[in-house]
Amino acid sequence: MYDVKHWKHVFKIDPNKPLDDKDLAGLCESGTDAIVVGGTDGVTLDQVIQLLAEIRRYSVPCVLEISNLESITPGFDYYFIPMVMNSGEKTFVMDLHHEAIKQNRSLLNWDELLVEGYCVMNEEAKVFQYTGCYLPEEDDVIAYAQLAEHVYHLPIFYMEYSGEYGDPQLIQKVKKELNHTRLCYGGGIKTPEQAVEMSQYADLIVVGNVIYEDLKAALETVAAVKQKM
Ligand code: 1GP
Repeated sequence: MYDVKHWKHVFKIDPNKPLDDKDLAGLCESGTDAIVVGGTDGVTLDQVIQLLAEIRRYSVPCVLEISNLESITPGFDYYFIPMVMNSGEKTFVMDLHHEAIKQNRSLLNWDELLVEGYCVMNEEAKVFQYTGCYLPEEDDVIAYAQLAEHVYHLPIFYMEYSGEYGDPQLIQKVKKELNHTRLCYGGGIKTPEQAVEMSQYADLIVVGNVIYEDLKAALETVAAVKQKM
């Protein structure tokens, strides 16, 4: 098994967005710690299986971040399970997970599952709207981080700004609250400088959209984060 605790940088690929073979090869061979497959809407089992088969041509670890019950499939190294802490709907905090266990019990390897306590910070993000989030104040965010670490003992607390670059000062404050739970940051990273800035505080950064807008810039974030180490 891979040592997820030491991962610093991952690319998140949306199965519902086209990506040509050459670009996928570049991502897989970039030196990133893992490729995460996940998206908010329209993700199908066929798309996930196809992407898994393509990524498996490379040695990079491969993670499925569960988008919906229909697209769960065996074959990934790890499964990241989003628990949307600032959702107003219990479905996204517990019920989907409960149903997923019932449907996939025979396939489950508990050691491959990592629950991510999501705190969604961008009101414009699809995930914010889809999961019925409210926008937390700073004090709320800190309390979610404490809940993630001290009450739920989650492996990951995920500050999710998807599509928008977040507030590095808030990320720094959140990091100060976490000793065991790893802090993950994702959202709007488009340059190596931004990748370095956020990885000063976050244990793990996620680079998503820029893959589809400027692959070269996306690839440069890997070296920026790794050289900083
Ligand atoms: C999305 O946090 C990731 O879930 C990455 O965000 O797509 O804005 O890079 P971006």
